[in-house]
Amino acid sequence: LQAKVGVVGATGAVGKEIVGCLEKRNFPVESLRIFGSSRSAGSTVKSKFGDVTVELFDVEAAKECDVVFLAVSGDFALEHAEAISQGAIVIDNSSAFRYKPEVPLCVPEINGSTIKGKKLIANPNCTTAIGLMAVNPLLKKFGMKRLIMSTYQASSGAGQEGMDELKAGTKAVVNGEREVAENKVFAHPLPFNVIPHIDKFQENGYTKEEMKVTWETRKICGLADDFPASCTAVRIPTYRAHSESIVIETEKKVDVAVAQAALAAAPGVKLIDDILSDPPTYPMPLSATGQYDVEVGRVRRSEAFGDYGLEFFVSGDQLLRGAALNAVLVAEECVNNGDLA
Ligand code: 2RA
Repeated sequence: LQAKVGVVGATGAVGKEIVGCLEKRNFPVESLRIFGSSRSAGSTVKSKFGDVTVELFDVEAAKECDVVFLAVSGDFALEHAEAISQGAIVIDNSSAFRYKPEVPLCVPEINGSTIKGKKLIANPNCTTAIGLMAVNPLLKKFGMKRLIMSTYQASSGAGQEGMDELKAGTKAVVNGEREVAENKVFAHPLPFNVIPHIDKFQENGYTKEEMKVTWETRKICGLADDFPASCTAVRIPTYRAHSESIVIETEKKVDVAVAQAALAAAPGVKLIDDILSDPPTYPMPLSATGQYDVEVGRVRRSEAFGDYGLEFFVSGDQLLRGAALNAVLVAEECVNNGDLA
């Protein structure tokens, strides 16, 4: 099998990584077509599959592909995803369809079976996808009654513009050109700061980013619609890996060694958890950057929930597991389950 692959938005931060993952993972690409806006149409993207001229997006052209990755806005996806899915399998990176019951929301290692026969598949929010890689093996082992997450999210979550604003602002402050960096992408200056605000505030006082963790955890893990999960999402001045402090209350008594073994054995997870080594090892954005696996460590019995709780720390590459890699793994699952044949 060789698939005709389309990518919409391939010149953005996530789109570039999708092409990179297709190349590095040897996805069976017969041909690669890249669709963009009038701004990028006509430019050339160099890839392992040849030099690709960016085409102005057109639904009929996209439908000719076998699989199309959307790395564009939710509004764009709302307008075009269903029409493209009349011809191609669509893997949408936006939040437009994530909460529709008929659309699967997929982390292949957790609920890959939900996408069989589906033409429109939603890719989760980066924060949820990264965190659940660690949560799911523990949920399987000990059950879960409650989840509380606090995040340390990189500038890449706001795309290339977010990374550029962090870099330029940090330089300006370090060079003494400004005392405080300028901000356009983020609500406040990010260099030398942390901002407890990602996406829009909701009526309940949480941000949409925080509610995505609540909603998506329930859907991906197959938990009840009112499963208690909450998050505080914070932007920090790092480049492209999100970190998360996670606390779970469990149904069964925990055993830290058993938890660590379950994490070490889980596909897509790397246990980095040796606080006695010199220097101690644990997950960090610097080491997680560029890695397919999500790092998990600092695994400990919870002082809040006693024998029925675990606390741990996670770092994962926001652009890979949080977006592009997950999307390409979804496509690989479509190959494996015979839908892309
Ligand atoms: C962020 N989760 O980090 C978002 C991106 N999808 O801003």
